[in-house]
Amino acid sequence: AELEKMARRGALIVFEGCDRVGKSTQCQRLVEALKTSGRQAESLSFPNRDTAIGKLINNYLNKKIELENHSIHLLFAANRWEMVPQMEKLLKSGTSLIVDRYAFSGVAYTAAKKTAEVDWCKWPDIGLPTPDVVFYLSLSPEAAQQRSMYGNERYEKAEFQAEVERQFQAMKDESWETIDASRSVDSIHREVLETSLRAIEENSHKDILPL
Ligand code: T5A
Ligand code: NA
Repeated sequence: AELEKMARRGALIVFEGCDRVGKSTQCQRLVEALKTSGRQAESLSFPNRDTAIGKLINNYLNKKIELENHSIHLLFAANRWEMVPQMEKLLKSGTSLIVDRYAFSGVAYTAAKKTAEVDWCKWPDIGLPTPDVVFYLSLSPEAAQQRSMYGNERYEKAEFQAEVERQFQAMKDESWETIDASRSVDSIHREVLETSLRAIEENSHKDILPL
């Protein structure tokens, strides 16, 4: 029984959705709740703007630099790959990872630009650890815009967000949990916590498969 306990891995839990739908808010609430309940949990967000690649991405998002569409796509993917060793180490040690955006954002935002095929967009992320759960926070671009004004970052325009939403819808499968993100923070959190606890339990003895 002791050995079995040691072999338990953490769950990889991902939040996806368009800008301003409440992903960061829910990630934070979930990590806090898991820690309070005595479970090991860490949060991670993509892009990770702290690395050398992340700084380039940050400058691109803030429109300080221009990058060709395929080129920035590969940098977003590289920014995920550079975190994989640390992610695997944490998961294997039994820590669940709560991830704010992942490969699906990478695909949806680039595909929405219409300069690269969806299959091409998916390719650079093939082999990343597959999430145990993907929470897709769904909210109309109009409602998202009303929450707090979009800032000046690239992509923060209702029309582009609507296309990103279409790309996410085309990609999602039965493994995704679609969440009506127009509800209160607390109500969403309760649903997310329940599903996450189940995922942590159900996946703790399974292998982590590659995307
Ligand atoms: N991107 C990202 C790519 O193009 N390719 C990639 O591979 C990746 C990973 C930055 C951009 O990069 C693009 C996508 C993005 O355009 P980011 O750093 O995740 O990505 O963006 P942020 O600006 O940090 O986050 P978002 O704009 O996506 O917002 P969130 O995290 O969805 O929303 P959150 O939690 O910050 O909430 C927004 C506001 O709403 C309120 C909050 O208090 C806040 O004011 N709120 C609610 N209000 C009412 N009801 C609720 N249920 C609420 N939940 C939150
Ligand atoms: Na965010």
